[in-house]
Amino acid sequence: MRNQEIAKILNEIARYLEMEGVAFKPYAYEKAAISLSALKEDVGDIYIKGGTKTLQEIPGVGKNIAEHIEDYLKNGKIKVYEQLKKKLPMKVEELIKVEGMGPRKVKILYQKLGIKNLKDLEKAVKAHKIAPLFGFGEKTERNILEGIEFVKRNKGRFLLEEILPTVKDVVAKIKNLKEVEQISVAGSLRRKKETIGDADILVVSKNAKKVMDLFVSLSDVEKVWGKGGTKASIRMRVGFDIDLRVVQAKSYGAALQYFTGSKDHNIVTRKIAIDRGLKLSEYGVFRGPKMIAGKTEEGVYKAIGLPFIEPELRENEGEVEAGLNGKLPKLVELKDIRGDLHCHSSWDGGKNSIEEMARSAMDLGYGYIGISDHTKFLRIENGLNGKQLLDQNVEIKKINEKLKKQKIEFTVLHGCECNILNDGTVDIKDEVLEKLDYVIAGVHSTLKMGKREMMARIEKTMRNKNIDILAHPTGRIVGQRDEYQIDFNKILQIAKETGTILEINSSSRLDLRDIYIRKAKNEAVKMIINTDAHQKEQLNLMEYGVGMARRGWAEKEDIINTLPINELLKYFK
Ligand code: DGT
Ligand code: CA
Ligand code: CA
Repeated sequence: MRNQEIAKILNEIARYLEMEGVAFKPYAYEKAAISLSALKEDVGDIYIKGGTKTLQEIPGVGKNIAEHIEDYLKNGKIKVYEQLKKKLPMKVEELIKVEGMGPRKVKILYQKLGIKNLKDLEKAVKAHKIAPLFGFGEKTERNILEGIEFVKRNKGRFLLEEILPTVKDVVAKIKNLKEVEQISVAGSLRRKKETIGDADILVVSKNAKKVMDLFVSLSDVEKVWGKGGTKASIRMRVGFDIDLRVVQAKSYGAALQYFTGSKDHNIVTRKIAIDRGLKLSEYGVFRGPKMIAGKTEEGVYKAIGLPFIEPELRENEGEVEAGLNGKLPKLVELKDIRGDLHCHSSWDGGKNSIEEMARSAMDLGYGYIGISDHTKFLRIENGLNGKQLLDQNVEIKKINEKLKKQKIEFTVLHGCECNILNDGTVDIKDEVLEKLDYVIAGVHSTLKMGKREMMARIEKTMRNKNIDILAHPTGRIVGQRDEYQIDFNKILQIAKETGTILEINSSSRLDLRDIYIRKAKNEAVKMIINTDAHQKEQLNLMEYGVGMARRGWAEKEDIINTLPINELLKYFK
């Protein structure tokens, strides 16, 4: 499937256009990229059906972008992109990953200092060549250095969200072979880690050669690192690697257990086997020469005296002890989710109308959706003011009446995502907030405050009787930005006192992260898993938030949007 490759290029074009100072257009490219990544069908197949005309039926794809896609499908290249690359030959994606480095800065640094990549940037920062430039200064230079160090720590790893769709597609294609008896992803991908080094796929088949041949000849393979009888390794064109192994049916469970990892979890399980006079390997569980388990993962765990341990828990963070003591959690599942309360509509520049968002939520089987557009302080996001929020409230009431008339059991809730200002007040008046079903508040500015000041700021907001949910509570963005200076234990304590719900944001923030989710659960602080969707396709990001929640040992009762609406509403102040 070429969707991801094309999405990646469209995103890069957007960055280049931003550098060129083109207004609006970059946004269009970004939106098309989001649509493409969320698409279940291969763009190639869509194109075959009716050329650029059918491509234009993809949300966010206009004539122009449809032609670029056609260009790629026909020639493996997008001409505009090649031209832009020639004109500005730097690694834009790499450079803008550095916090504080927007496309405009990238361009200036290229023009003034010839900086083309991360290495050049680091050299220039260390030689203090950046601070003297107009519009930069000492502080920016220091921030850039911090940003570089953060990016370097994540180098060579991919966001789960970036690669999962491609891997799912590869799995689907291999599964089509009639020779394939079983197939599963393994490794960090199966454990839903936020970043992935490489993807691992495990297959049971009596005809390994056939599987290998198909695997290395998939259309989106860039390079084959190696191909043996039962193991092959490839580089996908989007940039990440996949390892595939073919195993025998009798060892499938043991191999799955081994290749799911984590390494640390495996070390402990192997030791437990040894303590019981057994040997656990990727081939099975053995007592002396006799194989006593291996076909299924459950069987493998059972043979060494453990219940099945969910992949997301396998990090050697106490899951084995919990298993031995019968204390494993019953993890929340995607199907438990009944609604999404952090969603943006066209009112704040999102891609879809309130009704379109609601329809998509219905298609997901939800009972409710909450519209929470940005508020006025965020001017770049077309934040709404009090008056607009009240107008929106009227519209949402109308939509609900319409649904009622149509006898559809679905509710649109009205919220907003207001901004926590530096002094801890928010940018919308209480009289307006009181009219909404619920209120989300988040920090979107002055992220680099000292800890004491930042905590006072957040505490004041959490104590505001109109604020129900703290959005992306720590401010981190995976692979891009660390959390702000906070004292998470204190946040938990205040949440407990005030009943403030902490968000698990499913976008690339993945915030709260697993360790904090687990802490919140232990303190009985309630959480909500939201997508922060700015267009309807992004409602599907829920899967990633749920993955993070599961890694944090969260159960259904820890997450309030697993509740039917009447019970959910009780949690709002
Ligand atoms: P990644 O790819 O860095 O995101 O993380 P993983 O966990 O997918 O690691 P990977 O791909 O190197 O290996 C997949 C699994 O195979 C890993 O989770 C556990 C198992 N494994 C690999 N190497 C070793 C090893 O040296 N010892 C043990 N016990 N297990 C290993
Ligand atoms: Ca891996
Ligand atoms: Ca691997």
